[in-house]
Amino acid sequence: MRKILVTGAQGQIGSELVPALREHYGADQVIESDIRMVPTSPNPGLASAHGDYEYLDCTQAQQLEDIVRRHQVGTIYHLAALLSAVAEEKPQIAWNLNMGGLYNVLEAARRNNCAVFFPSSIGAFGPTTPRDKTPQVTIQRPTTMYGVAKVSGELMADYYAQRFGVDSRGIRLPGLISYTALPGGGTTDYAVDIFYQAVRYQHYACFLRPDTRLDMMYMPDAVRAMIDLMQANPSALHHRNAYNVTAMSITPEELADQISKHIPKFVIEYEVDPIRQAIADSWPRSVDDQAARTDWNWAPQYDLEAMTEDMIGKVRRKLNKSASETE
Ligand code: AKB
Repeated sequence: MRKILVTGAQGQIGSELVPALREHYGADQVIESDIRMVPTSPNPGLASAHGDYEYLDCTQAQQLEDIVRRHQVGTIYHLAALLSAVAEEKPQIAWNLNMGGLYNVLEAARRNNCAVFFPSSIGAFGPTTPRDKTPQVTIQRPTTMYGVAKVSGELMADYYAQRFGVDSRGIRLPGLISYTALPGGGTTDYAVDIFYQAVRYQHYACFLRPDTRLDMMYMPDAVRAMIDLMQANPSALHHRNAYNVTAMSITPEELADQISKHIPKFVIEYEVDPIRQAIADSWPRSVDDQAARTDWNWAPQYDLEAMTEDMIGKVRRKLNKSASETE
């Protein structure tokens, strides 16, 4: 089997996708790469405690090409990107990384005959998109640099599939909730921060309005979706880039209510950040993921209740807080 390369592997998704891929395919089959140096691997090219690690700046096409060739990579999970809020602060850097990085990945894939996984986002939609049960194929006129790069990325990945036969596949991820690594610079990050603050201080100041409804997903479901989509029979895929997927459509108020069932003293306040609120208000409240369910049997396992219970247990363990301390 040719190897799997994960870019941006030290981020929120990569820190859970890499162990899952290693579990699935074998530790030596998965190359982790990131622009950040891992503590266990201070020098580029040194194997980390769990498998191979490479320093990689995806905007540098030659670095990427060298790694793909040296490790005989056959599949690239391309996760390196800036998230929505930080991309809005630095739109030029965001375009360069989010679009330039994807272009380099698709070119490396074309030259070396690799399959590519590209994570699109609910950010690929905009204010003129139908906001409830957003269809698989619909208007995509986002008003953020993050969204512009995601739509362009979907089109570019489809172009490489049609024109050059690159096996590119993608999903439009909703907000992801997880405990291994913190997200950074996203609009949906509140749904992770809230758990840490609830367990630590029984208090959270949320940067979105209480009624801001957005799709969310627990990381184990997202990781399974990424692996399942790449294993799916290509002839069943009517859409390549990218499939709508969701697990729950929730507001900060509903999430806080659910957390209060486990931490009764928990209090939420709202200190709205106008920039992130405007981004959230331009995104769907819920998407229709029927195409993914039909084409590759997508189905989430965690709803709001199951996710909240699991997250609180995991965050308590991580922060070493017993249940009695936070009740
Ligand atoms: C973000 O908030 O930027 C991301 C996303 C929904 O794509 N989590």
